[in-house]
Amino acid sequence: MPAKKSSARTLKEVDGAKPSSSLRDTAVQQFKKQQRKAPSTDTFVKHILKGDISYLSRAITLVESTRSADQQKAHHILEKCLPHANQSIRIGITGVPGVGKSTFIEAFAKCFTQKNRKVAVLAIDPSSTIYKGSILGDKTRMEALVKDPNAYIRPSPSGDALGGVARKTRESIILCEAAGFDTIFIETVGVGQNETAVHSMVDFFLLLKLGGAGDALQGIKRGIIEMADAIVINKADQGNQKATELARTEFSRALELYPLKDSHWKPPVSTCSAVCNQGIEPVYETIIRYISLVKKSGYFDKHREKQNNYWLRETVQQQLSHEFYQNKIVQQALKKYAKAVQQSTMTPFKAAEALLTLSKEQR
Ligand SMILES: Nc1nc2c(ncn2[C@@H]2O[C@H](COP(=O)(O)OP(=O)(O)OP(=O)(O)O)[C@@H](O)[C@H]2O)c(=O)[nH]1
Ligand SMILES: [Mg+2]
Repeated sequence: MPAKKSSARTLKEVDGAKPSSSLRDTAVQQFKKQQRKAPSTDTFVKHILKGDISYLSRAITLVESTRSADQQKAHHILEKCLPHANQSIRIGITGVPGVGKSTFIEAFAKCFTQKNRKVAVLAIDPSSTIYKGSILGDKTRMEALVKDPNAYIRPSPSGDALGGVARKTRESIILCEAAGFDTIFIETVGVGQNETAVHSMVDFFLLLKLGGAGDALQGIKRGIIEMADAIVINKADQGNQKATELARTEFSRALELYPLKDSHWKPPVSTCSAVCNQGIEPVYETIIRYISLVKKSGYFDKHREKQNNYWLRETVQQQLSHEFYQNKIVQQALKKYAKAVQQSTMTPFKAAEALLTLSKEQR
C-alpha cells in the first residue's frame, strides 16, 4: 500500500537520523547570520514609521520579551517612536467572557476602516490562565478584520502579572500609533482589576453587557459602571430583543443616579447585535461625538496628562518593588521576618520597616 510505504519512510528518516556535520555547520552559520542581521534600532524605527506591520509585530515581541537585552532594545525603539505617537483615539472594550467583545470589535472596526481610519486591536487578558485561549482565538474569530488592510490585530501573551501586561499594552499602543494606526481598540475580559488598568490607558471606555440572566445590573460592580463612557447591550436578536430593551432601560435609570463625570459627558445606553451588524454605527457616532466634545473642552488632553502621570508613578512603584524583592539579602530576611510576624513576635509594620531599612543599606 503506498500510504504505508510513505509513512514507513518518514519514520525511518526521523528515527535516529543525526544531521551530518555539514548540515550542522550550515545551521550554525545561518543562526550566526540571523544574529548579525538582527535589525538595528534605527532600522526598526524607520520601518515602523513607514507602517511596516512585520517590524511593528517584531517590536511588540521585543516589548513583550522578558530578556533584558530585548527589553533594552524595545526601550530604545519606544523612545524614538514616542514623538510620533499620541495621534489616535484609544478605545477600551470590556465585558464578561462570551458577551461578544470580539464579534463586536470585528463589526465596529469596519465603521472606522471604511472611513479610511487605521485600526489596531490589542488584547489584554491577565486572566488567561482561567480563560485560556479566549483571546488567542480572536485572530481566527475576527476573520474579516484579519484580511482588512487597514486593521492590525495583536493578541497579548498569557500568564503574566497584571502590571506587566498593562505596561506592555501601553507600550504596544505607542508602537501602533507610531506605525500610523489612528484608532486603537483594547479588548479586555471584564473579570476584575484589569478594567481599571485598561481604563487608565484609553480615551473612551465601552462596556458591553447582555440582557436577561447572567449579566444583570445587580451583579455588576459600581466601579465599572462609573468608568463606562457608553454601555451597549449586545445580542439584541433571535427573540432576545425584549430582554435587551429591558436591560437598556435598567442601565439608563441606574446611570441617572451617578454624579456627572469630569468630562461632563452623559454615558448613553444602547442595544446592538454584533452578529447581525445592527446598532453598531450609532456607537461609532457616539464615540466621534464624544471625542469632538472633549477635545473642544480640553478634557481630552487633560485626561491623557493625568493618565501619563498615573503610569509614571505606577512604573516607579513597580520597579522599586521589583528591585526590592530581587535582592537576595532581602529575600532571606523576608523569610525570617515573615516567621516573626506569624509568631506574633513582631508587627507587620515593624517587619516592613526593618526590611526597607535593610534594602536601603544594600544600595
Ligand atoms: N446571538 C448573538 N450571538 C452573538 C452576538 N455577538 C457575539 N455572539 C456570539 O457569542 C459568542 C461569544 O462571542 P465573542 O465575540 O467570542 O465573545 P467575547 O466577549 O470576545 O468572548 P471572550 O473573548 O471569550 O471573552 C460567539 O458564539 C458569538 O457568535 C450577537 O450579537 N448575537
Ligand atoms: Mg474575545
